[in-house]
Amino acid sequence: MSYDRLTHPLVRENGVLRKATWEEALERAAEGFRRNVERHGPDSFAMLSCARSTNEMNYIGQKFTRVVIGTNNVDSCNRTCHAPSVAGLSAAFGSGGGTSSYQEVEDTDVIVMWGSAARNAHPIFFQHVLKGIHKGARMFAVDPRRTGTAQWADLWLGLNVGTDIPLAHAVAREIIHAGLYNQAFIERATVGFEEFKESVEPWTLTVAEEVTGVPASAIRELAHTYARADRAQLCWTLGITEHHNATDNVRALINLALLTGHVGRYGSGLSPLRGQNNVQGGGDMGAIPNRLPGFQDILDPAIRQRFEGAWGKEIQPQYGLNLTEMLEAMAEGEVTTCYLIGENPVQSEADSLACIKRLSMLDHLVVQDIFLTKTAQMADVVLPASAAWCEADGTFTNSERRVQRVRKALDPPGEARDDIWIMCELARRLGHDWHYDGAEEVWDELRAVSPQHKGMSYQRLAELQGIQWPCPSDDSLEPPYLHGRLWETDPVKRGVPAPFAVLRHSPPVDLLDEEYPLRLTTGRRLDSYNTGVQSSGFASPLRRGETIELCPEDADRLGVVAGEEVRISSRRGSVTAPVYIDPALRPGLVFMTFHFPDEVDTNALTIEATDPISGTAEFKAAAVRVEKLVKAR
Ligand SMILES: Nc1nc2c(c(=O)[nH]1)N[C@H]1C(S)=C(S)[C@@H](COP(=O)(O)OP(=O)(O)OC[C@H]3O[C@@H](n4cnc5c(=O)[nH]c(N)nc54)[C@H](O)[C@@H]3O)O[C@H]1N2
Ligand SMILES: Nc1nc2c(c(=O)[nH]1)N[C@H]1C(S)=C(S)[C@@H](COP(=O)(O)OP(=O)(O)OC[C@H]3O[C@@H](n4cnc5c(=O)[nH]c(N)nc54)[C@H](O)[C@@H]3O)O[C@H]1N2
Ligand SMILES: [Mo]
Repeated sequence: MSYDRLTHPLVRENGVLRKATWEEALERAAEGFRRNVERHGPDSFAMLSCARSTNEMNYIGQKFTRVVIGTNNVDSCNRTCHAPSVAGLSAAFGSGGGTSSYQEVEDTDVIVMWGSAARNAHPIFFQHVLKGIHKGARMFAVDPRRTGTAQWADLWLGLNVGTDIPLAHAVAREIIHAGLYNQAFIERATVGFEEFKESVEPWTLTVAEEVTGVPASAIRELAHTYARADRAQLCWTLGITEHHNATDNVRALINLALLTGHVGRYGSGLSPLRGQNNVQGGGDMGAIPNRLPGFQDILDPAIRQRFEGAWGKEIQPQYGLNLTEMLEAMAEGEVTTCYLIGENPVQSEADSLACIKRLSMLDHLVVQDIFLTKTAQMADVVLPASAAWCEADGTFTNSERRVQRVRKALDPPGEARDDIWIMCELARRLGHDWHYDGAEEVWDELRAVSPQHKGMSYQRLAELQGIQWPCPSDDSLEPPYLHGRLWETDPVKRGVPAPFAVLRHSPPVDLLDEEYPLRLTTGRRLDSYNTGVQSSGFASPLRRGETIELCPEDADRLGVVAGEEVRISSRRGSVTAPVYIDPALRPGLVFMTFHFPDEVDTNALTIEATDPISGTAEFKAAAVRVEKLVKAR
């Protein structure tokens, strides 16, 4: 199916959504928030802020949550993808951003793509990877599937799902035993090496081959090539982060960079490739429950005080709920109202049936989107927004921390209005007379409270075609990579050393057994986008709907052929879809996207087991069985 753009506000009456004026819809939306906050306090409110919209929208979204409502319960889809990267990088280096710039993969010697289908999901970044390969870099791909990315690699390490820590540990042990670690860097810039060394000792190449399924020779080659390289880039995405132990996975990769000194120098670094176009910016703007704008910790009293001065409102001295916790709190009746901007959790959350049940328990749900999504169809009030990428002014921040201007080129359709205009109208109805004369005024307010954005005026952003943070002053041009301080000889300039992490292997939560013997992993295709809301409106011969991808051996064993409709079931749900045979898969592995949930709801199958540190769900590992629908005669 395809969606039409929302052109009018909608309100629910007698159980159905009907057209309304802006006045009526805004009044209804504001009244519901007021009612719930009065009855149950500010923490009964939760906001999901849109990672597809601008930095300015996200700044206003979190300010609405903290100032108008008075809670820190604000989050976004960062929770479903790279919250573990932010948590892991922050724990190691004190900052959650990717360390390198895109240009650096062109100027490096080794590129490791770990759990990343960049050829499909990050095609612009992948162009830089291809240029790097063309200039002579060696590329490794670590992925259970021999993806389009892996097909460009010098070596593909096809590991079993959820065995990244054993693989990384074996790489580390091999580097240590071969004497290829960077002793000077370790002594100067890190702590915890001895404990780490001891912890990886059991992971010999033989043991790791047994657990990961990757031949010992391939593990050895990755270890030696990465460690011997002058410069090396380690890039990862959801193959690492959508697991119940995702932050540990991220730390396992960071350990490799600390061991070899491949961080803090031009051409050597750690790059989590972020998901939605502005998910990096959304987090930087404070649309997360634990950080104020500029990634400043809410628990720091001096920081809170600065914001309280700027905003004239006390900020709660505690972290708010993240997306996962918000959904749990809905089930407990603790969160009773939700303002959901540009997210479609009904189809994107793991265990979607559980998510629908929780959202339906809300007293008051307001959805602000550009389409009438399945989530919007559950709302009490639907507010039609402009599409930020072409109908609004502002800025986006990409995975290399580069802030760039976006400019309004089109008017939104019908009565749809800018996200910021809508939020200010709601704020006004809730007693805060907010008025911004355009996106630049919002941006300048942000620059006054976020030191790392201070030197990024719109004028400078236009002149320089984007600037990477940190950018603390009007004349600063920082190096394109982070953590150069780790290489300083002066201990004061070097600052806090980066800790190695001691980690333990923990296999996927959803165990394989006789009833559910196959491992389902889910992900993306080049031609579709997430829950399909924005990409289902076109047909192309290249594009097929949802399929259940199996390797030829498994298809034979199950007696199914390409195109045959089969049933796939997990411990949570069951759906049917046609078989697609893909030799890029290994026996025992099944792959599906989540791009066509109106026809096939893949997330009815996935498990809501989450990483305790980041709250990210294990989208990448469910136990399933695949059955023929009609028995052969
Ligand atoms: N065309 C397109 N582009 C997109 C999107 C889209 O929907 N369509 N979505 C955007 C978003 S929101 C995001 S977050 C990014 C995601 O970008 P990616 O993370 O690159 O995309 P995925 O396909 O979800 O997963 C990456 C790979 O992880 C592998 N994998 C699965 N399990 C494991 C494991 O246990 N270990 C390892 N090492 N690998 C594993 C999968 O086989 C898959 O190839 O893409 C963004 N770009
Ligand atoms: N099985 C499985 N499930 C997954 C994943 C997986 O790998 N496997 N990946 C997870 C990941 S990484 C992500 S990021 C999530 C994505 O989950 P969601 O963010 O819930 O899904 P999207 O389809 O990207 O929805 C984006 C919404 O934003 C709206 N929108 C676009 N532009 C604007 C704008 O300017 N303003 C407003 N107000 N709205 C706008 C769109 O219409 C759409 O409804 O899915 C997660 N779910
Ligand atoms: Mo994502």
